[in-house]
Amino acid sequence: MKTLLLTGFEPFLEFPINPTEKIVKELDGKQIGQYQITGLLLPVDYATTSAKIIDALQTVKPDAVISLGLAAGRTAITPERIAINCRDGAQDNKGNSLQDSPVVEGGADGYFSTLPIRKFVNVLTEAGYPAQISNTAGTYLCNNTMYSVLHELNGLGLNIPAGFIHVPASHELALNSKKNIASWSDQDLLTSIVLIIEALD
Ligand code: PCA
Repeated sequence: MKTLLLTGFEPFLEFPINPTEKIVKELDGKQIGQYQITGLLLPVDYATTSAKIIDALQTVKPDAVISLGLAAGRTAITPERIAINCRDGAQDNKGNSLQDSPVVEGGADGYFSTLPIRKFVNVLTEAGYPAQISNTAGTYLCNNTMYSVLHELNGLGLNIPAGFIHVPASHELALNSKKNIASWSDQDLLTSIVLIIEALD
């Protein structure tokens, strides 16, 4: 049995609920497809998030890594194609904001996801769940996490599937949000991530 490190994030900014937290708590310890899942909840904190997931790479020694994050306003499940070496934008949960700051000083400009993102999109759409590849993970904590993991794996010469998937808001979040955002049921979000894990070789 292979091991999957599955990460999600705590709530952040104006979003009091992060549906990825629920998904990770629900799937932690479960066996899906070829994988035993180790769930990890990440803080939204430039200073500690990367170290936390890199620590987990060392302790869990996963055969694959899927990180999940909320992209409020998106209408589909969106596997990310690329992470870029840039942090720029809103405050994290510690009140720190960055501008034009590299994730890794002197690091590569970007890293492509090593997850089978096209297969994920095909599997989801065939099952009736809207999905599309996203060409930007932004410049906030999600991009930061995806970049950090791919940079670390690259440095270690570890060729395991790893990458990031953004999900839309849940109904619960939409109801608790001041913004008018598209939402999915928790069950559909969960089923989509299960389908993605089942599609992983
Ligand atoms: N989404 C944010 C950070 C945490 C999360 O769930 C992002 O897209 O960067």
